[in-house]
Amino acid sequence: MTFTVARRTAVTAVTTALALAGLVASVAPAATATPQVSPPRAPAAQALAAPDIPIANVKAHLTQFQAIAGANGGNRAHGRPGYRASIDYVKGKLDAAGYTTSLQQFTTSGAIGWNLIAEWPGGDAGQVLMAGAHLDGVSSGAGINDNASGSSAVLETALAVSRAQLRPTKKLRFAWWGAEELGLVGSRYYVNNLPAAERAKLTGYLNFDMIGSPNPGYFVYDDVPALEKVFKDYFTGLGVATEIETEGDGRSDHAPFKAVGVPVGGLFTGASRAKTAAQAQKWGGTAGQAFDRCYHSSCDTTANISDTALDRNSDAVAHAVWTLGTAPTVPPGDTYENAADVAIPDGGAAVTSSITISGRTGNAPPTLAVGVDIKHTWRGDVVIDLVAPDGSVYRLKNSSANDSADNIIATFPVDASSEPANGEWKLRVQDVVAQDSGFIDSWKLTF
Ligand code: DTR
Ligand code: ZN
Ligand code: ZN
Ligand code: CA
Repeated sequence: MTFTVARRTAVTAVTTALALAGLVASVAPAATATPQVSPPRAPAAQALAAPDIPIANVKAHLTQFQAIAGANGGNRAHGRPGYRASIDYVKGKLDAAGYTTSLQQFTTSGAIGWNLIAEWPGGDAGQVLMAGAHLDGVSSGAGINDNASGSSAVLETALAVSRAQLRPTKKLRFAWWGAEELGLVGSRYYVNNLPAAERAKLTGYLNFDMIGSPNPGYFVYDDVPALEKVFKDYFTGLGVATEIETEGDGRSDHAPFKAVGVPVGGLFTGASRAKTAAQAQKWGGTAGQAFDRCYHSSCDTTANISDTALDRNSDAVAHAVWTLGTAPTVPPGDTYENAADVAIPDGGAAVTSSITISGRTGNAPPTLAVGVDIKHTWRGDVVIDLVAPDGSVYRLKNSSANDSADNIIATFPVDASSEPANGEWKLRVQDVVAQDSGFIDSWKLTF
């Protein structure tokens, strides 16, 4: 015996008696069905497809950054007026598009710097998708491939979100970092000042630093397979081969996020490393020459851009934001439990225990997990069914004469996708052979 009389509460006895009388449904709402996690959110049926990002718009931003550098001593470096002018340009576009923007100020190398953060209204504030790029350049030039390219692609993606009046499932947050060129200062400052509870809401950070290199490669960060896949799938659809980014892993603003456990991903078209013959074979361009011969130099101008690479990567940014930002976010794992004991009469009638689900949308999942905890001294006697709200029966376990082991503590996956989630679900248990018996200790449904 693995149970005692004391475990059989009065509630159990009443439930059992009613069950035997076929009246259990009338008291079902009294069952201790308890959602153990926050209630579900309304899902999107599936992720939405991103629009094409107009390359002309992205290039128009590059032209503006070039002009900003030209009007401010030739650069957009931290601590210089060209950086602040760059911030003002991006912020102005976002404010006009309906974003909630904020500047985060920090000081490094004796000068004030800023991160620009922009949030799109709507989406689940508890599940944040971030995309970002560093907005500063080195002091030797306008910093167009490094990194007006990433800054402009993220900006144009944010503006496309606004044009579409996108209703994402996740909260979309875009960031333009200061002082990356001084050692990831701005992004590190942001991460270090993000409370742990806020960090925990980040479902991903996507980084775009140098995505229009004039002799381009197509590199995808491989830090997190699920994020890597979103980008790789996009390039596969274009018929463009990709490689894993290896030119200095951790050399950009994703590193501080990765260091605290945020899933990171991103794109890169190469810096000072030379393109190999094999890479020139698959991507075109010039073997033996740097991906970006103007890296960190005065010739990093609007002439230092592959339009094809910038176009493909800008579309890939949007693809990732749409795919990840509009994916259904019904949290897997909402669990409802009934822990009231129900005696199973020996060689007797079936008994049931109910869980009433409310407040969900749509049908149950194709892998509804039915967790069963039945204490019994000869489990082969026991037949178990799941009964859906409309009465459909799913056999979980048959009797088997020779299975003399104790207890059934198991999780049975059920394809319940044809059943509306809401309503009264029942676990129906029958002991079909006299001698040993037991009781339902608890059971649960995980949606
Ligand atoms: N952090 C960049 C250049 C850079 C070098 N390796 C990588 C790898 C991935 C992204 C960027 C980079 C710069 O701003 O100079
Ligand atoms: Zn740089
Ligand atoms: Zn950079
Ligand atoms: Ca029995």
